[in-house]
Amino acid sequence: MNTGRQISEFLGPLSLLFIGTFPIHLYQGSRLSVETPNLSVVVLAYRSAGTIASFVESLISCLEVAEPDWELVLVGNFFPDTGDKTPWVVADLAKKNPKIVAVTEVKEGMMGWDMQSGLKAASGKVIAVIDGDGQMPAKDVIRVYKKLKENNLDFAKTYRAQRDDGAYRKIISTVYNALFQALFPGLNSRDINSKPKVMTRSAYSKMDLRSDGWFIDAEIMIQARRMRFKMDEVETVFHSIDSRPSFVKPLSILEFLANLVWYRVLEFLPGKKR
Ligand SMILES: Nc1nc2c(ncn2[C@@H]2O[C@H](COP(=O)(O)OP(=O)(O)OP(=O)(O)O)[C@@H](O)[C@H]2O)c(=O)[nH]1
Ligand SMILES: [Mg+2]
Repeated sequence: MNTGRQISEFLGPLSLLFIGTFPIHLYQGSRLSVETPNLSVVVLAYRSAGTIASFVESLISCLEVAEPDWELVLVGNFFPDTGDKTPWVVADLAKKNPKIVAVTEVKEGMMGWDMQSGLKAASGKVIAVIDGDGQMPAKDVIRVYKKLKENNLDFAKTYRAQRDDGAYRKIISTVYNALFQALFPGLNSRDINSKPKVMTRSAYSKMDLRSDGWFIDAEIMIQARRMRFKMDEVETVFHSIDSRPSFVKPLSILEFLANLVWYRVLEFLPGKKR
């Protein structure tokens, strides 16, 4: 339930027995408390060495006001030999703050794989996940968290009422969401891919996430729909990104469409559901 690091600190040399069960090397941080934090925030920090520290700072200022019992899980997974300094930057942030955990593993997948590795490392009663590239306001974590708590929800998220990342992305997103609604009707969600997404631990533990790539957001929503989670959304603004070119390539759209159809078929096959 808690991180491998905590287990190794607690058990000392005996922790060697657990190697293979818990990936101890993944977690760098010194969260010594054995108590479960109220809120874990998983921050996707892929290739964000130059910007992640300031994002973390603004996130912490919001958290300190609204939910001082927080934990941050910074996901700085990396591809070797790319010169990506993110793992060192997030490990350093974790070293300086006992409430921060760094996940710095060699990547075996893309965004979904990173998200899963962060969710597994989170120990909180409620778990939030947000992109760490600054396109989503850090304060949204608190707005969505409050919505979840006040309305006793299983799951809450934002929807992007305004997008500043260009007409092309806006059109793709509109078509994609319409298609999603047609294939998976009845879900109270306008914007499948928006984050932060916030869920109770009990909701998270009922999910079985497999997607390694962009489709993970849709996979979460498909499973939330299947399990009839009590959910709601709050509106937000999505900013453009200036520090790097977009990572999203035209091929990703085809991947999304193929996955949507495949997952629709899976919903009809008992026992084959993902
Ligand atoms: N592109 C990409 N993002 C990843 C990967 N692993 C984790 N991420 C995280 O996923 C989050 C969302 O990816 P983005 O590429 O920003 O997606 P987006 O905001 O929809 O699109 P762009 O900003 O246009 O690239 C980022 O904050 C990354 O930290 C990966 O392998 N590729
Ligand atoms: Mg982005």
